[in-house]
Amino acid sequence: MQSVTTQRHDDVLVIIVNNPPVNALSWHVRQGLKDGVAEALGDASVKAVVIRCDGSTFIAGADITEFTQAPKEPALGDTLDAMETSSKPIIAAIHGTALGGGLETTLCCHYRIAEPSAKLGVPEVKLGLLPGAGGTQRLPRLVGVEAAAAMCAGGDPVPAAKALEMGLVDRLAGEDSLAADAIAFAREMIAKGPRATRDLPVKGDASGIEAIKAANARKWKGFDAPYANLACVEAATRLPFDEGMAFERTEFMKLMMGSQSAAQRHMFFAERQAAKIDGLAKDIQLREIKKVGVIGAGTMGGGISMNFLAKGIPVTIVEMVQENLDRGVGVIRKNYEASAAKGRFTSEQVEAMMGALTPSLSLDDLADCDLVIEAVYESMDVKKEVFGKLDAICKPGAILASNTSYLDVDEIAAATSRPQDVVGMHFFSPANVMKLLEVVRGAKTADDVLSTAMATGKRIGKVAVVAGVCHGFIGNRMLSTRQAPAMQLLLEGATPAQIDKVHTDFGMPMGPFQMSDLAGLDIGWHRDPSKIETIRDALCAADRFGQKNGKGFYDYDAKRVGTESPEALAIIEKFRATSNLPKRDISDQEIIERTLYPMVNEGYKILEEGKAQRASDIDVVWIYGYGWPVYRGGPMFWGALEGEGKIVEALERHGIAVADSLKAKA
Ligand code: T1G
Repeated sequence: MQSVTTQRHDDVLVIIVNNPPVNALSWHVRQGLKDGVAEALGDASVKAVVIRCDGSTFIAGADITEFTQAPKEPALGDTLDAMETSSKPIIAAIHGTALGGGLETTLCCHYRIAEPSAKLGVPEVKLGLLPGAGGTQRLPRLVGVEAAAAMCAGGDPVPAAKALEMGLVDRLAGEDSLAADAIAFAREMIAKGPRATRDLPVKGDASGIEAIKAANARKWKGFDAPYANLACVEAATRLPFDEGMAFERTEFMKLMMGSQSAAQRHMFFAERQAAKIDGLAKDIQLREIKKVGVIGAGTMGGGISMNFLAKGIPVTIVEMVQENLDRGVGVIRKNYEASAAKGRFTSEQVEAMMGALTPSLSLDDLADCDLVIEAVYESMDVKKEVFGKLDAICKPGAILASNTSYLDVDEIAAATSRPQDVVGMHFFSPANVMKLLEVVRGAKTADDVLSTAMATGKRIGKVAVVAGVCHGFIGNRMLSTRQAPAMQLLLEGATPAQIDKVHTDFGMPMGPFQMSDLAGLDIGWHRDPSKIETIRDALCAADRFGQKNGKGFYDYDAKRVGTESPEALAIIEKFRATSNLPKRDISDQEIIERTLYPMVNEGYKILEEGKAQRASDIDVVWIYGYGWPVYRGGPMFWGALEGEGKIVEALERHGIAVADSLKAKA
């Protein structure tokens, strides 16, 4: 199939790209564009050119799959130079999303016309890259330095109307008449002739760039690409175009050859791969989810409900006690109103979402729900009782899901007469914010139930990953292999702050002890202050429950900012002394080896047991469920980068049993 064709419309030649699914700039597209321009220049009767795309979108970027292959001619720069230096005006006709190399292609056209629904952006920074085909040098010449810096370093697209305001596009087309409007616009530009973006002066100066860095310092901590993008935009303000292009090329290659971009490109595909269920037909018939029931109006039940309400899906939320129900509904309203105050929703939208929420004190009100998600107390007995009742109440074909974090979904399913309709849907707290959804496949979960749960996750904006039934599924199971050694390291002389710092320096949002304080040290505590068998018991016995009461491993101020606690350290030291373990200095490397390597090891075991479909799914779980730094690509990607041999040697040195499949790779 020809990925680029041309059509003659009197004096205008239209070059049409058709390279599904997103018209990526694969080598044959680059060749086709170059040939199209040559055809136009070689025909005196052609006065102007339009470049447009078939399919759902204008060119959405370079073909990322080509990055790991030997480069193929023509280079994108050659194709774009042929366009920009054309003696006849070339117009880009934009629909869908003109992204990355796609947007850079439009910048090497002389004028741009876009459908009102189109979006334009340079998301390369999200791949650990920068626009490597002149985007950082041409954008400042069209939209100005400040806007160019925000687009390149932030990576978010702008809607066509804003692009028009910014000078990124010159004209808006009708929603359904882009092809014709583009030809007419091209004719208009014949008299004006080509306007090469490279010849335009840079608008504005670099004075605002430092402020952008300061405003994003926290978000960009550990990332290379945002700063490289800003350096290139800044270079445009002081270098002639060709030197700016050389600067951009150098910076682009540094990123392309670095581990961060490899990791972020890995995650781009990993996230999309996670949506696929091996062995299932792609076109499996899904169950229709028009009405959802949520049991439990606590933190999780409320957060889960918010995901559906925000997508216009009505929710019946059930509690056992009016007071708890009222509190839960109140928290949902408060959260929405807080978002509205930040401009995320209008007050009408808040009312509409609240209007779609039906509070209830009776499970019977779930009878007509298509999907019911249970988010009650994490006790197998309680869950089995609830599912037994749901089995009697819910209509045939309703999907019955548990939000359990650890428990055996098969055992829950066995409490019903319809185990094929039971699945785990494990949301991560706060459920209305965290993107990860572990969809736990029971032994008897029907294929269409599994597929519907995955599709529902995507529909409410989650990144869904299939997990098998085991204690803690994928994420929490690996988390637990980190917590035990972290506690042991305290007994050997490390401090919570030292261990947490190793993790936050690594790029995690928080370390093991900061996480414990956030969750609450008293979760699962036996509540007997005289029974002190662990450091956690000792802290709870001293009423140190974590952030919730201002003191745990750390002391917290009113804003919940933690500082090292002399009292907690004394309690830990007192307990440590009973362990008869010599106190020693512990290196940061040892902390990495004993808290992060075991997670990689557990990931291998999870794969051996078939509890995850693929290693990249495990990476997705950790990035979207726990904030693992995306520039490290997830635990399994990072483990491979560390080197399986190095990990096996360290685990064995620390007396940790190594997964067979990991040992085999060493
Ligand atoms: N290259 C190769 N494959 C791509 C691709 C790309 N740029 N973009 C998407 N795909 C695949 C994707 O893997 C999936 O495959 C299918 O297309 C549908 O994607 C020189 C260096 C355009 C908004 O970063 O943001 O240009 O799973 O599920 O939800 O300066 O795809 O079906 O086999 O995401 O409708 C810069 C990346 C590249 C844009 C559409 N461009 N893509 O979303 O579909 S670097 C990007 C997207 C670059 C230049 C630099 C989205 C989308 P499969 P999808 P979607």
